[in-house]
Amino acid sequence: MEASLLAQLLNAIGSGGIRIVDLTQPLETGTPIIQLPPDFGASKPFRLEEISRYDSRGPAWYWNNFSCGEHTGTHFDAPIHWVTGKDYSQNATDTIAAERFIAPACVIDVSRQVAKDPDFLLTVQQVESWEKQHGRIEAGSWVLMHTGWSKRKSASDFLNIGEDGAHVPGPHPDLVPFLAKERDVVGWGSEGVGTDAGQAFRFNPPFPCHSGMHGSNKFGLASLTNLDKLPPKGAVLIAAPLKIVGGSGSPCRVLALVQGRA
Ligand code: 23J
Ligand code: MN
Repeated sequence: MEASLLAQLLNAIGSGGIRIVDLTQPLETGTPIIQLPPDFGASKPFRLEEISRYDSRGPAWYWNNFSCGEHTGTHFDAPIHWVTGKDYSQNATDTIAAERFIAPACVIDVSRQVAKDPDFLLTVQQVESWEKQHGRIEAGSWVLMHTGWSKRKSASDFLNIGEDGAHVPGPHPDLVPFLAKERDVVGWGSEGVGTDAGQAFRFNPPFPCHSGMHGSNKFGLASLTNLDKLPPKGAVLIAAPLKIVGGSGSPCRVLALVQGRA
């Protein structure tokens, strides 16, 4: 008898015919967090506080309290995160339909351009030329910008903040409505600390990726890594935030399923 679809999937994962690529950064005290100008509220860094470790506080068990902002490390942005997405009905971490947490990914490699220009912005024209090579971005896909930025290991290199703000690549303001409306993507993912470019506070509109994606009920993924291990098309992402009631996002484990051996 033919194996069930789920048994086929598990067999493929067990035999290496489908690989799991972890797109998640380690979450620790030193995990870089976004720095907004001081007149805005600030997100707290990740913190771990030991409750007990097989000791007088708990002889047989080890556990911790942890705390952090919702938008810490590799994390998910829900539509309710931005004012433009505040009125959608299933726009928060607890109300988004769970089916939307599993979706295919298109990976656009711009690491060569970003190595020369940390303020690189991906344009509609560049995405259209990617589509000529790899096929059209299908509705419901993630678009992941592979910049190589996750190779920047120190917080200062990763955040790359100058006197005039952060210098981190992102989508061009015109690309966001193109992807959200003309391609109907599920969301945008980046290797930077947030989904927008470092200079996006100056753009029109400000933070166009947050504004435009969430304004179209789309998601964001930030601080991704290992995008160099994904094919341009064909990977399937599992990216689910914690079910925080009314949450605007959360750290999450982002896994990619990739067909074929490494
Ligand atoms: C709040 C304000 C601006 C930005 C952000 C959050 C993020 O990048 C985020 O993590 O969502 S740019
Ligand atoms: Mn965020």
